[in-house]
Amino acid sequence: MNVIRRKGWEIPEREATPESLAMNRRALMRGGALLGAGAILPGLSEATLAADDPTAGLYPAKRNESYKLDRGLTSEPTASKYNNFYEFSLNKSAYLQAESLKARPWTLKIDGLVAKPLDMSADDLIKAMPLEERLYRHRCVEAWSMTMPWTGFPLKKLVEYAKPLGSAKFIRFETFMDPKMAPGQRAFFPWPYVEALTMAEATNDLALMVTGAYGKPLPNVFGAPIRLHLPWKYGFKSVKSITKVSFLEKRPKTFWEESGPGEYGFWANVNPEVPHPRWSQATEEVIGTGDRRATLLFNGYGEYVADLYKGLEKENLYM
Ligand SMILES: Nc1nc2c(c(=O)[nH]1)N[C@H]1C(S)=C(S)[C@@H](COP(=O)(O)O)O[C@H]1N2
Ligand SMILES: [Mo]
Repeated sequence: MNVIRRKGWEIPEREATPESLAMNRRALMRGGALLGAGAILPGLSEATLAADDPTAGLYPAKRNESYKLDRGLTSEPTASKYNNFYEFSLNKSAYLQAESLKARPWTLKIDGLVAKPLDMSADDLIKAMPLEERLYRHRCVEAWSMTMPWTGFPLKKLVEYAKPLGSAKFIRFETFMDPKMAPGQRAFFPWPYVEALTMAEATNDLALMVTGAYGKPLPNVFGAPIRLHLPWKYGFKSVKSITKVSFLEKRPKTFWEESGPGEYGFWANVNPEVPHPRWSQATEEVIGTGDRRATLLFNGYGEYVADLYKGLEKENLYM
Protein backbone atom coordinates (compact mmCIF):
# COMPACT_ATOMS: atom_id res chain seq x y z
CA MET A 1 0.00 0.00 0.00
CA ASN A 2 1.45 3.33 -0.88
CA VAL A 3 0.81 7.03 -0.96
CA ILE A 4 1.28 8.64 -4.35
CA ARG A 5 0.18 12.22 -3.81
CA ARG A 6 2.56 13.98 -1.49
CA LYS A 7 2.54 17.19 0.47
CA GLY A 8 4.86 18.44 3.22
CA TRP A 9 3.09 16.45 5.91
CA GLU A 10 2.83 13.28 3.87
CA ILE A 11 5.11 10.34 4.27
CA PRO A 12 7.52 9.67 1.44
CA GLU A 13 6.25 6.91 -0.79
CA ARG A 14 9.11 4.55 0.00
CA GLU A 15 8.26 4.73 3.71
CA ALA A 16 4.59 4.04 3.15
CA THR A 17 5.25 0.97 1.04
CA PRO A 18 5.97 -2.33 2.76
CA GLU A 19 9.36 -3.61 1.59
CA SER A 20 7.95 -6.73 0.00
CA LEU A 21 5.58 -4.58 -2.01
CA ALA A 22 8.21 -2.06 -3.02
CA MET A 23 10.40 -4.88 -4.29
CA ASN A 24 7.56 -6.42 -6.10
CA ARG A 25 6.69 -3.15 -7.74
CA ARG A 26 10.19 -2.72 -9.07
CA ALA A 27 10.00 -6.17 -10.59
CA LEU A 28 6.72 -5.25 -12.22
CA MET A 29 8.04 -2.02 -13.63
CA ARG A 30 10.95 -3.89 -15.11
CA GLY A 31 8.59 -6.31 -16.80
CA GLY A 32 6.30 -3.46 -17.79
CA ALA A 33 3.52 -5.91 -17.08
CA LEU A 34 1.16 -3.86 -15.01
CA LEU A 35 0.48 -0.48 -16.50
CA GLY A 36 -1.89 -0.46 -19.40
CA ALA A 37 -2.34 -4.21 -19.60
CA GLY A 38 -5.96 -5.04 -20.08
CA ALA A 39 -7.07 -1.42 -19.91
CA ILE A 40 -9.79 -0.32 -22.27
CA LEU A 41 -11.19 3.14 -22.84
CA PRO A 42 -12.68 4.53 -19.64
CA GLY A 43 -16.30 5.53 -20.11
CA LEU A 44 -17.07 2.59 -22.36
CA SER A 45 -17.88 0.16 -19.60
CA GLU A 46 -20.49 2.17 -17.74
CA ALA A 47 -22.94 2.04 -20.60
CA THR A 48 -22.18 -1.63 -21.29
CA LEU A 49 -22.60 -2.49 -17.63
CA ALA A 50 -25.96 -0.80 -17.20
CA ALA A 51 -27.31 -2.70 -20.22
CA ASP A 52 -26.30 -6.14 -18.87
CA ASP A 53 -27.13 -5.53 -15.24
CA PRO A 54 -30.45 -7.05 -14.18
CA THR A 55 -30.26 -5.26 -10.81
CA ALA A 56 -30.01 -1.75 -12.29
CA GLY A 57 -33.71 -1.08 -11.53
CA LEU A 58 -33.11 -1.51 -7.76
CA TYR A 59 -31.20 1.80 -7.59
CA PRO A 60 -31.34 4.30 -6.03
CA ALA A 61 -32.38 2.52 -2.81
CA LYS A 62 -33.97 4.31 0.12
CA ARG A 63 -31.48 5.96 2.46
CA ASN A 64 -31.24 4.66 6.03
CA GLU A 65 -30.93 7.92 7.97
CA SER A 66 -29.46 6.28 11.11
CA TYR A 67 -25.91 6.75 9.91
CA LYS A 68 -24.91 10.41 10.14
CA LEU A 69 -21.81 12.10 8.83
CA ASP A 70 -19.59 14.75 10.42
CA ARG A 71 -18.33 16.00 7.04
CA GLY A 72 -19.38 16.25 3.39
CA LEU A 73 -19.53 13.38 0.89
CA THR A 74 -16.56 12.81 -1.39
CA SER A 75 -17.62 13.54 -4.97
CA GLU A 76 -18.03 10.56 -7.27
CA PRO A 77 -15.28 11.60 -9.72
CA THR A 78 -12.84 12.07 -6.82
CA ALA A 79 -13.76 8.80 -5.07
CA SER A 80 -13.58 6.76 -8.27
CA LYS A 81 -10.09 7.93 -9.26
CA TYR A 82 -8.27 7.33 -5.98
CA ASN A 83 -8.55 3.66 -5.15
CA ASN A 84 -6.69 0.64 -3.92
CA PHE A 85 -7.43 -2.44 -6.01
CA TYR A 86 -4.21 -4.42 -6.12
CA GLU A 87 -5.62 -7.04 -8.48
CA PHE A 88 -5.48 -4.31 -11.12
CA SER A 89 -2.72 -1.92 -10.10
CA LEU A 90 -0.49 -0.92 -7.22
CA ASN A 91 -1.25 2.70 -8.07
CA LYS A 92 -4.22 4.87 -7.28
CA SER A 93 -5.01 4.80 -11.02
CA ALA A 94 -6.42 1.27 -10.62
CA TYR A 95 -9.68 2.61 -12.10
CA LEU A 96 -8.10 2.45 -15.54
CA GLN A 97 -7.10 -1.21 -15.32
CA ALA A 98 -10.29 -2.13 -13.42
CA GLU A 99 -12.23 -1.45 -16.63
CA SER A 100 -11.27 -5.00 -17.60
CA LEU A 101 -13.09 -6.55 -14.63
CA LYS A 102 -15.95 -8.70 -15.94
CA ALA A 103 -18.52 -8.29 -13.18
CA ARG A 104 -21.35 -10.21 -14.87
CA PRO A 105 -22.26 -13.01 -14.85
CA TRP A 106 -20.88 -13.51 -11.32
CA THR A 107 -21.15 -16.55 -9.08
CA LEU A 108 -20.90 -16.33 -5.31
CA LYS A 109 -20.00 -19.51 -3.46
CA ILE A 110 -21.11 -20.07 0.13
CA ASP A 111 -19.33 -22.96 1.83
CA GLY A 112 -17.68 -24.31 4.96
CA LEU A 113 -19.71 -24.82 8.14
CA VAL A 114 -23.19 -24.23 6.72
CA ALA A 115 -26.33 -26.32 6.57
CA LYS A 116 -26.05 -26.48 2.78
CA PRO A 117 -23.14 -25.13 0.70
CA LEU A 118 -24.33 -23.34 -2.42
CA ASP A 119 -23.35 -21.44 -5.54
CA MET A 120 -25.58 -18.58 -6.52
CA SER A 121 -25.63 -15.75 -8.97
CA ALA A 122 -24.69 -12.43 -7.34
CA ASP A 123 -27.68 -10.86 -9.08
CA ASP A 124 -30.11 -13.37 -7.52
CA LEU A 125 -28.65 -12.62 -4.10
CA ILE A 126 -28.84 -8.85 -4.61
CA LYS A 127 -32.48 -9.18 -5.74
CA ALA A 128 -33.32 -11.25 -2.65
CA MET A 129 -31.78 -8.83 -0.14
CA PRO A 130 -33.22 -5.62 1.36
CA LEU A 131 -31.15 -2.84 -0.26
CA GLU A 132 -30.65 0.48 1.51
CA GLU A 133 -28.32 3.44 1.19
CA ARG A 134 -25.94 4.39 4.01
CA LEU A 135 -23.51 7.30 4.24
CA TYR A 136 -20.28 5.86 5.62
CA ARG A 137 -16.83 7.20 6.32
CA HIS A 138 -13.88 5.20 5.01
CA ARG A 139 -10.39 5.32 6.57
CA CYS A 140 -7.47 3.74 4.72
CA VAL A 141 -4.49 2.52 6.73
CA GLU A 142 -2.42 4.85 4.50
CA ALA A 143 -3.84 7.80 6.51
CA TRP A 144 -6.40 9.13 4.05
CA SER A 145 -10.19 9.08 4.21
CA MET A 146 -13.32 9.49 2.11
CA THR A 147 -17.05 9.63 2.68
CA MET A 148 -19.20 7.37 0.56
CA PRO A 149 -22.89 6.83 -0.19
CA TRP A 150 -22.96 3.03 -0.37
CA THR A 151 -25.95 0.90 -1.30
CA GLY A 152 -26.14 -2.61 0.04
CA PHE A 153 -27.55 -4.88 2.71
CA PRO A 154 -26.40 -5.86 6.19
CA LEU A 155 -23.87 -8.71 6.19
CA LYS A 156 -26.03 -10.12 8.99
CA LYS A 157 -28.72 -10.85 6.38
CA LEU A 158 -26.27 -12.88 4.31
CA VAL A 159 -25.26 -14.81 7.45
CA GLU A 160 -28.93 -15.59 8.18
CA TYR A 161 -29.39 -16.68 4.59
CA ALA A 162 -26.36 -19.00 4.72
CA LYS A 163 -27.46 -20.71 7.97
CA PRO A 164 -24.03 -21.33 9.53
CA LEU A 165 -23.61 -24.20 11.99
CA GLY A 166 -23.00 -23.43 15.68
CA SER A 167 -19.37 -24.43 15.25
CA ALA A 168 -18.70 -21.52 12.83
CA LYS A 169 -16.59 -18.88 14.58
CA PHE A 170 -15.20 -16.93 11.62
CA ILE A 171 -16.36 -15.79 8.21
CA ARG A 172 -13.84 -15.62 5.40
CA PHE A 173 -14.19 -13.65 2.17
CA GLU A 174 -12.27 -14.33 -1.00
CA THR A 175 -11.89 -12.19 -4.13
CA PHE A 176 -11.82 -13.71 -7.64
CA MET A 177 -8.64 -15.31 -8.98
CA ASP A 178 -8.07 -14.53 -12.66
CA PRO A 179 -4.58 -13.37 -13.63
CA LYS A 180 -5.66 -13.10 -17.28
CA MET A 181 -8.24 -10.47 -16.38
CA ALA A 182 -6.37 -8.82 -13.51
CA PRO A 183 -2.75 -7.88 -14.28
CA GLY A 184 -1.88 -7.40 -10.57
CA GLN A 185 -2.48 -11.12 -10.03
CA ARG A 186 0.46 -11.92 -12.30
CA ALA A 187 2.69 -10.36 -9.64
CA PHE A 188 3.97 -12.16 -6.61
CA PHE A 189 1.41 -11.73 -3.84
CA PRO A 190 -0.46 -14.38 -1.86
CA TRP A 191 -3.47 -14.19 -4.21
CA PRO A 192 -6.40 -14.39 -4.03
CA TYR A 193 -7.22 -11.47 -1.70
CA VAL A 194 -8.67 -12.86 1.55
CA GLU A 195 -10.21 -11.12 4.53
CA ALA A 196 -12.06 -12.42 7.58
CA LEU A 197 -14.18 -11.41 10.57
CA THR A 198 -15.40 -13.08 13.74
CA MET A 199 -19.07 -14.03 13.63
CA ALA A 200 -19.76 -11.32 16.26
CA GLU A 201 -18.19 -8.69 14.00
CA ALA A 202 -20.00 -10.00 10.94
CA THR A 203 -23.42 -9.82 12.60
CA ASN A 204 -22.88 -6.27 13.86
CA ASP A 205 -25.30 -3.73 12.34
CA LEU A 206 -22.52 -1.69 10.71
CA ALA A 207 -21.05 -4.48 8.57
CA LEU A 208 -22.44 -3.85 5.09
CA MET A 209 -22.37 -5.93 1.90
CA VAL A 210 -22.07 -3.25 -0.75
CA THR A 211 -23.62 -3.60 -4.20
CA GLY A 212 -23.93 0.05 -5.26
CA ALA A 213 -22.52 3.54 -4.80
CA TYR A 214 -23.83 7.01 -5.55
CA GLY A 215 -27.30 5.61 -6.17
CA LYS A 216 -26.18 3.20 -8.92
CA PRO A 217 -24.87 -0.36 -9.21
CA LEU A 218 -21.26 -0.62 -8.08
CA PRO A 219 -18.73 0.47 -10.71
CA ASN A 220 -15.82 -1.92 -11.25
CA VAL A 221 -13.26 0.13 -9.37
CA PHE A 222 -15.26 -0.05 -6.11
CA GLY A 223 -15.31 -3.87 -6.26
CA ALA A 224 -18.26 -4.84 -8.46
CA PRO A 225 -20.56 -6.63 -8.26
CA ILE A 226 -20.38 -7.17 -4.48
CA ARG A 227 -17.93 -6.13 -1.75
CA LEU A 228 -17.80 -5.54 1.96
CA HIS A 229 -17.57 -2.23 3.82
CA LEU A 230 -16.59 -2.02 7.52
CA PRO A 231 -16.36 1.65 8.44
CA TRP A 232 -14.71 1.15 11.87
CA LYS A 233 -11.79 -0.81 10.40
CA TYR A 234 -8.95 0.18 8.13
CA GLY A 235 -9.97 0.01 4.49
CA PHE A 236 -8.03 -3.13 3.61
CA LYS A 237 -10.55 -5.22 5.60
CA SER A 238 -13.29 -4.11 3.18
CA VAL A 239 -12.68 -6.76 0.54
CA LYS A 240 -13.81 -6.11 -3.05
CA SER A 241 -15.34 -8.30 -5.77
CA ILE A 242 -16.15 -11.26 -3.52
CA THR A 243 -16.56 -14.72 -5.08
CA LYS A 244 -16.53 -16.90 -1.96
CA VAL A 245 -17.87 -16.63 1.58
CA SER A 246 -16.79 -19.43 3.94
CA PHE A 247 -17.80 -20.20 7.52
CA LEU A 248 -14.93 -21.60 9.56
CA GLU A 249 -13.99 -22.76 13.03
CA LYS A 250 -10.38 -21.55 12.93
CA ARG A 251 -9.22 -18.01 12.22
CA PRO A 252 -7.95 -17.89 8.62
CA LYS A 253 -4.82 -16.05 7.47
CA THR A 254 -5.62 -12.89 5.56
CA PHE A 255 -3.95 -11.47 2.44
CA TRP A 256 -2.34 -8.58 4.32
CA GLU A 257 -1.23 -10.69 7.29
CA GLU A 258 0.64 -12.83 4.79
CA SER A 259 1.95 -9.92 2.72
CA GLY A 260 3.12 -7.70 5.57
CA PRO A 261 3.17 -9.56 8.88
CA GLY A 262 3.89 -7.11 11.68
CA GLU A 263 2.28 -4.28 9.74
CA TYR A 264 -1.23 -5.42 8.87
CA GLY A 265 -3.06 -7.68 11.28
CA PHE A 266 -6.37 -9.39 11.72
CA TRP A 267 -8.34 -6.84 13.74
CA ALA A 268 -7.26 -3.58 12.03
CA ASN A 269 -9.62 -1.36 14.01
CA VAL A 270 -9.00 2.34 13.37
CA ASN A 271 -7.05 3.80 16.30
CA PRO A 272 -5.26 7.17 16.17
CA GLU A 273 -3.09 6.21 19.16
CA VAL A 274 -1.47 3.16 17.64
CA PRO A 275 0.88 4.16 14.83
CA HIS A 276 1.55 1.92 11.87
CA PRO A 277 5.14 0.71 12.40
CA ARG A 278 6.26 3.26 9.79
CA TRP A 279 3.85 6.21 10.12
CA SER A 280 1.42 7.92 12.48
CA GLN A 281 -2.31 7.22 12.38
CA ALA A 282 -3.19 10.34 14.41
CA THR A 283 -4.57 12.30 11.44
CA GLU A 284 -5.91 11.65 7.96
CA GLU A 285 -5.99 13.46 4.62
CA VAL A 286 -9.60 13.99 3.60
CA ILE A 287 -9.33 13.23 -0.11
CA GLY A 288 -10.60 15.97 -2.39
CA THR A 289 -10.69 18.71 0.27
CA GLY A 290 -7.08 19.60 1.08
CA ASP A 291 -8.05 19.14 4.76
CA ARG A 292 -6.33 17.10 7.36
CA ARG A 293 -8.42 15.93 10.31
CA ALA A 294 -7.86 14.11 13.57
CA THR A 295 -8.54 10.38 13.22
CA LEU A 296 -11.16 9.01 15.63
CA LEU A 297 -11.04 5.76 17.61
CA PHE A 298 -13.00 3.12 15.67
CA ASN A 299 -13.21 5.85 12.99
CA GLY A 300 -15.95 7.45 15.10
CA TYR A 301 -18.15 4.30 15.18
CA GLY A 302 -17.34 3.20 18.76
CA GLU A 303 -20.96 3.39 19.92
CA TYR A 304 -21.75 0.50 17.57
CA VAL A 305 -18.66 -1.66 17.89
CA ALA A 306 -16.58 -0.96 21.01
CA ASP A 307 -18.37 -3.72 22.95
CA LEU A 308 -17.19 -6.32 20.44
CA TYR A 309 -13.62 -5.92 21.70
CA LYS A 310 -14.20 -5.98 25.47
CA GLY A 311 -11.85 -8.47 27.09
CA LEU A 312 -9.67 -8.64 23.99
CA GLU A 313 -7.42 -5.75 25.05
CA LYS A 314 -4.37 -8.01 25.19
CA GLU A 315 -4.74 -8.86 21.53
CA ASN A 316 -3.09 -6.69 18.95
CA LEU A 317 -6.40 -5.04 18.13
CA TYR A 318 -5.29 -2.32 15.84
CA MET A 319 -2.93 -4.00 13.42
N1 LIG B 1 -9.92 -7.40 -3.50
C1 LIG B 1 -9.43 -6.26 -2.98
N2 LIG B 1 -10.14 -5.62 -2.04
C2 LIG B 1 -9.65 -4.44 -1.51
C3 LIG B 1 -8.39 -3.93 -1.89
C4 LIG B 1 -7.67 -4.66 -2.90
O1 LIG B 1 -6.56 -4.27 -3.31
N3 LIG B 1 -8.23 -5.81 -3.43
N4 LIG B 1 -7.89 -2.79 -1.31
C5 LIG B 1 -8.45 -2.42 0.01
C6 LIG B 1 -8.07 -1.09 0.46
S1 LIG B 1 -6.50 -0.92 1.03
C7 LIG B 1 -8.94 -0.04 0.47
S2 LIG B 1 -8.50 1.46 1.13
C8 LIG B 1 -10.29 -0.16 -0.11
C9 LIG B 1 -10.52 0.91 -1.16
O2 LIG B 1 -11.88 0.92 -1.52
P1 LIG B 1 -12.47 2.01 -2.50
O3 LIG B 1 -11.71 1.95 -3.79
O4 LIG B 1 -13.90 1.67 -2.66
O5 LIG B 1 -12.27 3.35 -1.83
O6 LIG B 1 -10.52 -1.43 -0.69
C10 LIG B 1 -9.98 -2.53 0.02
N5 LIG B 1 -10.42 -3.79 -0.58
MO1 LIG C 1 -6.57 0.98 2.30
